[in-house]
Amino acid sequence: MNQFRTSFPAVNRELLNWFPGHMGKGLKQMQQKLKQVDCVIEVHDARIPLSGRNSEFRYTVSGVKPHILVLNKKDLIEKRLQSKIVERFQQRNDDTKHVLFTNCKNQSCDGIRNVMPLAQDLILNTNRFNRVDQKEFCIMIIGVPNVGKSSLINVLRNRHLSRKAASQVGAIAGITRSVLNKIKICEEPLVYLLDTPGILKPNIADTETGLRLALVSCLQDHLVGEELIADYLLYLMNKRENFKYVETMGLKEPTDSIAEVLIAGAQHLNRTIRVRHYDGSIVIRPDVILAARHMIKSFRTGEFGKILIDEDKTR
Ligand SMILES: Nc1nc2c(ncn2[C@@H]2O[C@H](COP(=O)(O)OP(=O)(O)O)[C@@H](O)[C@H]2O)c(=O)[nH]1
Ligand SMILES: [Mg+2]
Repeated sequence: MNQFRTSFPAVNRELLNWFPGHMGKGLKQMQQKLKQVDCVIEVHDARIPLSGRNSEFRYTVSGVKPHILVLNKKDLIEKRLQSKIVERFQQRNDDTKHVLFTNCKNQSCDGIRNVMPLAQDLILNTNRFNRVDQKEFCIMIIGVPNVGKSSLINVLRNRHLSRKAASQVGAIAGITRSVLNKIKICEEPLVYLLDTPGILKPNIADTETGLRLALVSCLQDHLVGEELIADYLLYLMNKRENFKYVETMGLKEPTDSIAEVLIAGAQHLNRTIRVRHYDGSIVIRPDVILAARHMIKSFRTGEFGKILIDEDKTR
């Protein structure tokens, strides 16, 4: 039997810290809007419920407002694990008290159906301070990039108002950059949602947090490096004895060597690149980046199964 790594080596923080100018600016704009906000819905990826949430939100935006944590993309984890995750939050006894699981690709998802009633309930049961006389509700949607903030707004909007999608959805992290969009999602009662740009912590806590964020595409693949992300995925899968990558990457048996996986994968996909040597001659090499992308994509589309990346943290 193969010997697999029991820990993943630390990588250079520069690869994992991603806090471009628009994130700092976005955070400022969010703080300026806070006076008009009655409730904050924080969206996060259900595959990493305990990793990578931006803890600074608590101090800067969500602190005194009613707060709901929406764990989106629940279609990518097993349903039976949802209760374990909720239990974990209860044990931690932090300020995450209201947790909902959603799938924005499914209009009739029960989690989606519960978002607005829960938000209204929380708002009506809290002191609205300066907003007591306001008839309308304003809910700010926050979170790290690419967790489905805009998708959530769109499904909520489609449930209540039937018009075309109002918030841009993108597969690449950092798509919603512009000023906070205020979107009407319901007439009776009048409810507005504020879409915001995804904002990460300026300093990612540790290597594994960064790589978990990268794996679910909250960071940009090319900035972290596709080979590194694929290596972390390999490490995780081996550790959990999930060897579905063996067939996808054209291997004969499991291995802990990412080089072996990617070379086999490139050959399996029949993809090579031509590289020019210093002496001018051309050599043909396996396209390992393409193989890494293929492996990462297979994980993200669920081909390797429903993987709760934070499973180790829910135990
Ligand atoms: N599988 C799955 N994908 C989703 C879900 N919600 C959003 N996505 C995808 O996640 C990506 C990011 O969505 P987006 O709404 O732009 O995220 P934002 O950056 O947080 O606003 C898009 O490719 C969406 O199609 C979900 O519930 N399940
Ligand atoms: Mg968005």
